[in-house]
Amino acid sequence: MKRKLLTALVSATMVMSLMAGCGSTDTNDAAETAEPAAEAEETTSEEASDDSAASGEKLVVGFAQIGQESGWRDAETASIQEYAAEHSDTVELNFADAQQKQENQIKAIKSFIEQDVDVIGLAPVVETGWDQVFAEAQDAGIPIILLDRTADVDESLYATFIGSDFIEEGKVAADNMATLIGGKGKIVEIEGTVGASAATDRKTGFDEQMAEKYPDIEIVASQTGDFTRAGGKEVMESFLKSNPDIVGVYCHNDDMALGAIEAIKEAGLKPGEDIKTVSVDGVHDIFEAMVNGEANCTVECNPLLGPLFFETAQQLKEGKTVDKWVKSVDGVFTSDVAADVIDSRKY
Ligand code: GZL
Repeated sequence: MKRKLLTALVSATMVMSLMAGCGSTDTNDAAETAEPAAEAEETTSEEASDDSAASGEKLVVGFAQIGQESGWRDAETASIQEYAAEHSDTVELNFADAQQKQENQIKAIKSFIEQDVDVIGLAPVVETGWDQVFAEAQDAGIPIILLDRTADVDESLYATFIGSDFIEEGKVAADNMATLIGGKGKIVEIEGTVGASAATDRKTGFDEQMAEKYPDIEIVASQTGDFTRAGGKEVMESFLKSNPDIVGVYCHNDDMALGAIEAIKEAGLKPGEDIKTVSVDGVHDIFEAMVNGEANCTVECNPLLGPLFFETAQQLKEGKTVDKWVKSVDGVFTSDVAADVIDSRKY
């Protein structure tokens, strides 16, 4: 708030001194010219952005990123940083990489509050533990945008969530797994980071769809691989030892599926044939695996959220309200189309 107050005082002083320079000494005139300019027409974020450039007042954003746990996360980070670099005349990005630790994200948010940024962005590594620091941001008058994962807090503590419907992703994954294995057989599930909304909800969607529609499919084991390739491989190795007769594996992201595929091959089995794979994200490497016949299906989850994030931040800076959930539109891709689309993929 300090930065914004100072800016307002400087601007008002500049206006008054300019008017004083024009020979007007009447305090009323000076006071009148210090009033805000006539209400501008509704502007688009570009025009607003140009206005902020013209006024020299940039949109200052602090973003607390989770880390670098997956190809999807790297694609999201690139989308955010590239947008800021391409719009450096109107946008200033303070970026923090939390190395997948919530305490580092909380520290980053506190420092953004100290810096008095206009908007705080956060991909919450887990859903809980945010109430206090979100309240501090609210007290400082700084809106929070949740990006790609939700937080378990009162809706009043954040401005909007920009991201996918993870429960729907889980349901779509279940339907595709059922198709791949003919509606019956034993499968395993490799979960994302414990406590992360993307993991919790992808599990809910998948498991509930299986229970409701596919009684002849049994999930014989489910364990977290923490959204990493190494984690997916390690968990799949243990699953294969204790469940030699499984016919499918559902992974909450593609990186864990790519790790599981390595484990399946090292066990002398054929991924994509002996054991069908369904995962979520739509990263380039899973399309390569599908082209090679080693993976079967990926449910897309768009990470290229940089432009939408900054446009939403600009709207919040202008005092506009935004929808509480700005939902990503995602597709689903199976191995039969992988070769046709892989070259057009943007991440
Ligand atoms: C989804 C995002 C998840 C991705 C993973 O919005 O939070 O986190 O699916 C990433 O790849 O680690």
